[in-house]
Amino acid sequence: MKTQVAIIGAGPSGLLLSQLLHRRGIDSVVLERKTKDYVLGRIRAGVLERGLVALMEEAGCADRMHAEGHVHDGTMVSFGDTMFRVDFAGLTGTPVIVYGQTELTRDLYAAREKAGGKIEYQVEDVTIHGADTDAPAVSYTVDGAARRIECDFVAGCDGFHGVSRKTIPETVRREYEKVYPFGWLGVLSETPPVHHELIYANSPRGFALCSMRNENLSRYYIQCPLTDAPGDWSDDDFWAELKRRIPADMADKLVTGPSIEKSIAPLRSFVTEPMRWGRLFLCGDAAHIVPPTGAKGLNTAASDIHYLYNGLRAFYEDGSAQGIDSYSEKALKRIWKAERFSWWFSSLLHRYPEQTAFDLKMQIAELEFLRDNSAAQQAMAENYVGLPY
Ligand code: RFL
Ligand code: PHB
Repeated sequence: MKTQVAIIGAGPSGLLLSQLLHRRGIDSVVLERKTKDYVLGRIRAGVLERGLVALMEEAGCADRMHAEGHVHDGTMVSFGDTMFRVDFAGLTGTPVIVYGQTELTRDLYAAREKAGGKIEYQVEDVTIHGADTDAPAVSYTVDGAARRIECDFVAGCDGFHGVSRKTIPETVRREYEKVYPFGWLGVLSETPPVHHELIYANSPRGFALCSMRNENLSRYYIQCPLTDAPGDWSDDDFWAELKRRIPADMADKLVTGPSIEKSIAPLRSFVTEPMRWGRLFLCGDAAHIVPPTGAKGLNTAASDIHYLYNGLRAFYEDGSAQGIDSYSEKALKRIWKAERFSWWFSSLLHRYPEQTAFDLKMQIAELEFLRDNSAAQQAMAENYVGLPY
């Protein structure tokens, strides 16, 4: 088989790239290790920056997002029983949209299917060949049968555990990592959200987050030890712990119900450099991970796709290699800023096992500064709604 761009991974990065390229008449094939239902079963991000919203519009996939997504003009931050609001719209003129990654991915699948896009599911043994030559190829097996795609470029959109990053030789690749000493236990429940905006809570018992998908679907998280398993937490235990971590008036209002999904995610900051090796480009979680506190994972994946898509477009339409040549540098500049914000916001809101009394005082002083200082709120708001591409 022959294509222009071989895309590894049918998560949001791979699907968005494939759909954007298709709109410009650039052909791609997407290879996915799992089934479509499996990908859609993963409950992940919920908050979309303006840049991702614009890309979904350019991809022709924004109708349902605009109809069903919720525009949020601000967010709440609490510590103890103190709660304050950061007004994104007032401070930056920009809101965020709350629309689940599951729904966004579903919309991208629908668009690819309508356009007759090629997606191969349940592929195994994906191997990238000749990425440092002018004629790369990708080999794989499906149902035991060996296949090969000859292509101009390979986009590695295969997440943190994919093969693309590891294809870049260790002599070229440099990795930066911070692993946090806790995880997030997440619960999805068919209950009305406790508040119309998100609540990020720092409590003496640890972090909590009240988020949502729609009027009758709530997403809540609490910080938990990495040694916990979802089965260790009954629904009743979860709700009781969440109530202890949010302001009392919110706890009184919280509507509880059975969980329809419960999972634990570890927290990690990770960046690999460079994000390009020859004709292989890394995008999204394949190249970088942020702790979810700043809601930046899916959004940084989107900014990578923006740079790569425009680079490939300039290559095919204008014969210019400038965009693809500067891809890694441009993408990484923005990634490191999102890494900084996610690390800072995580540090502000979680309880760390090794935290001293002094560290705790610093956290509270910083929270009070954010509550009382408009310049601090401005910086937080600009980062949360998304720095420019
Ligand atoms: P994905 O979504 O991991 O997709 C990669 C795809 O590649 C496939 N794959 C392979 N296919 C073929 N061959 C191989 N060898 C393969 N290896 C892997 C996988 O099956 C998969 O389908 O990466 P992508 O597309 O880069 O998207 C990244 C986002 O999914 C991720 O950054 C976000 O979900 C992170 N995230 C959040 N991001 C936000 O912007 N806002 C949020 O509010 C937010 N909340 C979150 C989050 C992530 C979370 N978890 C569980 C990690 C909340 C949580 C709890
Ligand atoms: C979510 O709704 O899943 C969500 C929202 C904000 C975050 C992380 C996750 O910072």
